[in-house]
Formats: sequence, structure tokens, C-alpha cells
Amino acid sequence: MRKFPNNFLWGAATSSYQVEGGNGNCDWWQWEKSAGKTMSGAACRHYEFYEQDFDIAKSLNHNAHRFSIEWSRIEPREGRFSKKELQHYLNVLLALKKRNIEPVVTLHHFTNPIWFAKSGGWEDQRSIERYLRYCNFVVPALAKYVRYWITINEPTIFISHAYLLGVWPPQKKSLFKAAYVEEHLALAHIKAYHLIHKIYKELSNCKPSVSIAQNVMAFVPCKRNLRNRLAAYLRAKVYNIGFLERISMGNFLKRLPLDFIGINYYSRQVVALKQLGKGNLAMDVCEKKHHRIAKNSLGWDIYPKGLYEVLLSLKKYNLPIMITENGICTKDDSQRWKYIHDHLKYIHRAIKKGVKITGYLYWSLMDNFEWDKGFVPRFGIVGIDYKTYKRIIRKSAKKFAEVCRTNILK
Ligand code: GCO
Repeated sequence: MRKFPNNFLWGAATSSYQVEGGNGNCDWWQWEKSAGKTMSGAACRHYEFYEQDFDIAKSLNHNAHRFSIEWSRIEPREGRFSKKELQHYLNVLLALKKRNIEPVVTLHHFTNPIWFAKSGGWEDQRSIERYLRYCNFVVPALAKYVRYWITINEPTIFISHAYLLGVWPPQKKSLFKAAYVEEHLALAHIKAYHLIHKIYKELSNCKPSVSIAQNVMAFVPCKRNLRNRLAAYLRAKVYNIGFLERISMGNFLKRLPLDFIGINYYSRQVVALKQLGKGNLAMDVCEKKHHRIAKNSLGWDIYPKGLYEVLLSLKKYNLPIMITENGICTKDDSQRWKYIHDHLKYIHRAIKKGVKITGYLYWSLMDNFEWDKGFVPRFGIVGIDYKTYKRIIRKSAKKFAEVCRTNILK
């Protein structure tokens, strides 16, 4: 029997653009149309059905829920802020509070207002002040109901997909632009971190807990030869903690501008460098079939032990850790429960090893829009019928609900 710490946060996560629907003021919406991609459209119509969705979360014994605020709703035109949309997110928070569900609020989850994208997006140095102006409008209005803030979701994924691989808007492939964007995102987080603390101090509110949601992965060397071991080590450094080190700005105190570390863990990568000179240190993976391991419906390896390895590697920062995302897309719900169970088992093992973990938020509460993959991947513990928008509570949700209720993993 594995008992989790008292006051452990149990719940699920979503993001505005992936579940709300109708986010027509956002760069993704425009890009989907122009790039001939699946449109997010009505998504899960969570913008209208959030009360019903939170009733489901409550019935599943969730005591926490992560969601994001859609910047393009709050500021549809530069400098023009919508009180109506701010009220919507206040209502969302009140709905969570009414159900004793602790909100974890993300301020930026990949999407940007069209006007922001058109004025250079995150490549433009003014992106930092634009983002802070948005934070300065939203945070004071919601501070009374929010303790946990995530300034930026998965900055490294955003940079790699949008500015290196060119598969997300604005579809750039430039190391130079990616470096600029990282600089601006890092400064945006640092300034937002201090801004949020200043706002709470002025409001004499309880202290906020502010972080990013850092994408992390286990990097396993194929055949454990020296070349692959070195490549796996370097890739883990860049992918898992590169941005954390960047926001520490080489601060000799190593005091990260974080009150906890939010981590999003899904899978591992088996690193196998091709012959010297032709290999790609950042990307090469083993393509042979000798690593027999279960995969999700997107072909990602299922490797729960990797989460344990990553958690131990983050212990050195001496900060509480919240699992802000962990999940599986699969058509087999029994595989989904096994995924959750096995990752919780390793989280508990990390806690026993002295890692301070404060919560687990499954990705995702419901099936939703999986970015450039559309609606095909099903991550939800609650299924969505996209014809009727009916919610279908899956068996995995009920098994997870027992852990949430008892705080024990059998
Ligand atoms: C994120 C993710 C989510 C995805 C989930 C599955 O980085 O937060 O991109 O938005 O839907 O990770 O890929």
C-alpha cells in the first residue's frame, strides 16, 4: 500500500485552446486554416460546459484542476482588454472553488493573439512587455482565488516545434530565431514571476506559488556505448533543464525564479547516434526494433521508470515538484489505467527517496484537440463524443478516483 503525503493535489489538466472551442482570435486558429490542418473549431465546448466538467471532476474526487487562460480572449486587440472574458475566467475559478477544487492556472499554453503574432510574436523584444501587460491585467483580478500560477507551458517544446522543426505556427526553422525566442520567454517568465509576487504583496494576499510547466523526458542510451551515453546525457541537460538553467540566469545563488517546479512527463527517447559526421546529436534515436516496449497511440514509448529518474535528477534544485502533466493517448482504457498506476508507483518511490512532490495532474481531464495531430489522439480519462459533446467517464477515471479519494495507491 503506497500512501501519498497529506494535502497531496490530485486532479487533471487541460488547456484553453484544446478544450474551450471558438478561439478564433488566436494564431493557431488562423494557422490551421492557412496550413490546411484540422481546425480546433468547437473543441470540447468546455467554454460553455465547464460547470458540467467540474461536476465530473468533483465526482472523481479531484481536489485540483489545471487550466489555462486564453490570452487572445482577454486581449483580442492590442491594448484592448475584455472585461467580459475576464469575468468568464472568474466564473471558472468560482466554479472550481464552489467544488473545493484548487485551481492551477496557466497564463500561456502555446497560443498567442493574432495581433501579437503579427507584430513579430516572441521573436520581437516587445513580446516581453506585451506578455507582462496581459499578466498585469489578469493576475490582480484573479489573485483572490489562485495560489498556483504557471507562467509559460513547455517553453522548450514551443520553441522546438514553432522555431526549429517548423511544425507549429509561425513555422520557422531558424536556430537564430529560436535563441531569440528563448531569451524573450526566459525574461518573460522571470519578470512575470516577480510581477506576480509584487501583486500578491500589494494585495496582501497569501503568497503565490509560481512556476513554469517544464517538459521532461527520460533519455536512454541504446547499447550503452560511450557515444550514446554522452549524447543521452547532453540531451537530458538541454531538454529537461536547459530552460531552468536559463532562467537562473547563471545566478550564483542558483536561486531559481520558481516557487516549485511544474513538470510534464510522458515518455522516453532511446538515443542512438548515427556514424560520426552524419549523426544529429540533438535528434538521432534508435530505429531498430530491439527495444520491445509498450507505446501510446502516437508511438511514444511508455517508460514509467523514466519519471523516477527525472524526479531524482531534479532533487538538486531543492524545490517542491508538481506533476503538471502526465498522460497517455490510447484506444485501450485498461492501458490508460496501467499507465497512471505505474507512473504513480514511481512517483511514490521518488517521494520515498526524499523528492518533495506536491501533486499529480493527469493529462487530460477529457479527450481534446491535440495540436497538429487534431482530435485523433484520445488522452482523456473522460471520453468526448465529438458529434454530441457527450462526456463518457472511463473506467480509468474511476480507478484514479479511488486514489484521489484515499490518497493511497494499491
Ligand atoms: C503540453 C502538451 C499538451 C498536449 C499533451 C499531449 O505540452 O502541455 O502539448 O498540450 O496535449 O502534452 O501531447
